[in-house]
Amino acid sequence: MEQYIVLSEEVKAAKEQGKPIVALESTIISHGMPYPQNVKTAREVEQIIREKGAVPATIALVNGKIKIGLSDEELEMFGKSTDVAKASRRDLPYLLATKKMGATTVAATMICADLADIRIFVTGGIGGVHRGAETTMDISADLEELANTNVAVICAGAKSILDLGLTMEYLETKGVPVIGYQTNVLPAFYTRTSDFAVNFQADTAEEIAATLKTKWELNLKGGAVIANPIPEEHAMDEEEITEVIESALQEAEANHISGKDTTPFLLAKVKELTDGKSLLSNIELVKNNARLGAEIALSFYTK
Ligand code: PSU
Ligand code: MN
Repeated sequence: MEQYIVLSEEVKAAKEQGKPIVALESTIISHGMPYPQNVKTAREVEQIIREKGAVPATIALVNGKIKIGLSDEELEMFGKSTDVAKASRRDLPYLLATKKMGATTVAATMICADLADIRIFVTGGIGGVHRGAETTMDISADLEELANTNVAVICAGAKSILDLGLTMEYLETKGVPVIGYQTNVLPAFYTRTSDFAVNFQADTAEEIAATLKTKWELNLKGGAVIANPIPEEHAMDEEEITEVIESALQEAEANHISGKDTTPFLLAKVKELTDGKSLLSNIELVKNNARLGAEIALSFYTK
């Protein structure tokens, strides 16, 4: 297994010194945001984590290896290239064996972080149960990974391109705790609230780190969702974003978009229909998650 994993110098040093490490995904770079904002954001997010005293590890597949920590050139390549595969659990073996470039989703990043013994992972939003999944069966592999792999995912909730109610039910069945940071309501990515409650409210990073420790000390396998609402000043108008998401969903249906293309298609449409306003919100919420994730990692690894 070790032959597939390459740690960056920074991550290697962090491991040797017992410094807290925060995993970051690469699908958000290659398929979630346009160039050059994607690369700029990825670098800023890494910097926020460093300033908090933790070490960032952006994860991706390069030339048959799982890279834990990317160089500046690699970040640029993942942001710019149109030839990067979106890599979820099922894609890992093929992409590694054929030495293709792969940008890891939440599910794949959790797997790779787990292999590198990294427990805290920051991203924007998780995949979930899509609207209409009762006929399409479109349920993100992210949820099954949360059920099975011991990595906590700090996110801004899930977008209402998904069915948030069914997503919560799925996570409940699989025993995945959904913890709201300073909120008892599930945030909906662009907005701070939704119609759904989280399972628990935690008001400090310490409380979250302690909950994660307890979960894994009890050998309760699987991850946790830490839902951190977008800062008020960067949140979008709820009516506006709801309308935009409705049109994006209709376009996806009219264009017969399915499988792994669905989420990137919807993300790009939402950005286009909001004149890029949603991109600004997206960038800010990821940075906000990086701050919280680093705090959780500090508490998790030092106590
Ligand atoms: N949601 C977002 N931004 C993203 C994604 C989801 O708001 O970039 C990406 C993540 O990498 C997530 C993936 O793991 O999409 C889910 O894809 P799918 O629904 O195909 O499993
Ligand atoms: Mn899907």
